[in-house]
Amino acid sequence: MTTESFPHLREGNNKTALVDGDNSFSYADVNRRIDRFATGLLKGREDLEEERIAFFIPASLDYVTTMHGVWRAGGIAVPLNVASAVAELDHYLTCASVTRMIANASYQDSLRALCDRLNIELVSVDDVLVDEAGSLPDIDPERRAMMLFTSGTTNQPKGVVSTHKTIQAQITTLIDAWAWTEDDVIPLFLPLHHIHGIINILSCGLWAGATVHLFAKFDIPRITDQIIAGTYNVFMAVPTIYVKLIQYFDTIDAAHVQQICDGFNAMRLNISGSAACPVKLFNQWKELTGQILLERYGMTEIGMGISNPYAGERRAGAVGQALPGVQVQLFDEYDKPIHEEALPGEIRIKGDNVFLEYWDNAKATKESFKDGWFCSGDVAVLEDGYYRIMGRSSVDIIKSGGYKLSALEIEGVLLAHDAISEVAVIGVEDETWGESVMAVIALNAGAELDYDSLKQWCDGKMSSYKIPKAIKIIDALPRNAMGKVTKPALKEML
Ligand code: MLC
Ligand code: AMP
Repeated sequence: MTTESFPHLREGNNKTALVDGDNSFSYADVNRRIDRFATGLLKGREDLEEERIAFFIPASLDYVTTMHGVWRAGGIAVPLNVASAVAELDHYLTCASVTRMIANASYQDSLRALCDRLNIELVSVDDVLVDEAGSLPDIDPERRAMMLFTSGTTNQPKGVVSTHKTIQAQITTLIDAWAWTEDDVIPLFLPLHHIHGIINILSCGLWAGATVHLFAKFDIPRITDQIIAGTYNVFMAVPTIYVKLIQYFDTIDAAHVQQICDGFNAMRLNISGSAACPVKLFNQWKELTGQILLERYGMTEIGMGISNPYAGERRAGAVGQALPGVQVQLFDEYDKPIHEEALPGEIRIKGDNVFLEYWDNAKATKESFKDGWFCSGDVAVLEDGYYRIMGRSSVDIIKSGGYKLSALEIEGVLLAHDAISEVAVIGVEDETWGESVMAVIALNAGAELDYDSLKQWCDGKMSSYKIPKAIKIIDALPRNAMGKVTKPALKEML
């Protein structure tokens, strides 16, 4: 079996697979279009042989056509963040040695110079589609299928490579655990360069034969109108989305709030993940909608690993138990497995769901595994049969609104500013974003800097959600005897 074995897509029935605004597309429509696209990509070759094909396409029929088309033609799909800054794209495209970029006409102008410089062919989905589908290769499930860029404790994001088998394992465990069926209808408004949107929503939906409603962004009025109309029975989001919905309730009248909450109440499932769901938020959501949020834990490198039960107690502040097919073990600082409850340790994961490698980075791949276990860097504790996430082993990783950000990457960009002599980027607790980015800055002699001008300077150099939400100017950064900035001390000081 391969990723192309999405059974409902292959069967190509007349049920609605995707809804995009006023347009609906059946499984048959989508399936035929994917085959025509895959044939066009091949340009007469038998197999793309893991050619890296990047795409810069918001949630749409074109996105699905491209992702599955690349898979069916034997390429590696590299979906990119449509909100990326050019400097970030340069890194992704160079790192992955991308040869072709698929982008809608509206994005092509902004990408042309970069693609020309990197010798990348820039085309649209329509340019690739051919009239008649031809024969497509058989794909071994062990082959590479997708590369997603993830920030970590290095200053440049790494390409996480999954195989067809990895992706299938990540999808099928969730289909069973969360009881997906073809009667499900789900809105998709999360970005499609991360697994939450790609695997948990889009791929599970299409694998199950469900209907996925596509939104280019989290458009609260349009989405809540559909919720009132009873369109959806499943809702998956990051905690910030639930916070933003509750904030929205303060801006509309009580009867409208009640209609939205009734819409949520009628659903079979509301899920929260990608960042910690505060107990306060869990309780607020229950009070407002009657829904008991199902919180789960995952990571780009593993898909989903741990989940509260679909049937059974969903515990506030906890992420639940290992998903079927996923092995989870906590390890202490001496790499010894922890078998007792209440002792915190690093979450390590084994299973078919675990990624293959960081692209072109054997060193990072080797360092992230110990005895065959993938080391997540997240610290958890087992309490009464439920895992609870306690934090991360690195202060250099920030989770803001579900996005994983590298403090080192942001510092690297800020250091190029003329006024900045040294900088430490930290995550500070924030009710909306979970953590928000703060830059603590020491200036060069005689230099001045205000927040607005720095924000403007950052524009185009990094994705907007990475730009610090606040700055703090201090005389010098606190450092330990080794000369390293002591971020925990800095956080405490602030
Ligand atoms: C937007 N902004 C953010 C931000 N998102 N700032 C910090 N952190 C974020 N996450 C800023 C923008 O830069 C902009 O700033 C302003 O907020 C408004 O932007 P917007 O795009 O209109 O915001 P909104 O649509 O409300 O976006 C919020 C959001 C989005 C929550 C919908 O952040 C989002 O989609 N997050 C989910 C990311 C995700 O899918 N993570 C999963 C990774 S996979 P300004 O100053 O320009 O106005 C993973 C594994 C797992 O984690 O377990 O799932
Ligand atoms: P990413 O690398 O973007 O896939 O983000 C994965 C990280 O998100 C994990 O390593 C965790 O730190 C965090 N994460 C995901 N789900 C949860 C959760 N339910 N609670 C706390 N942290 C989470």
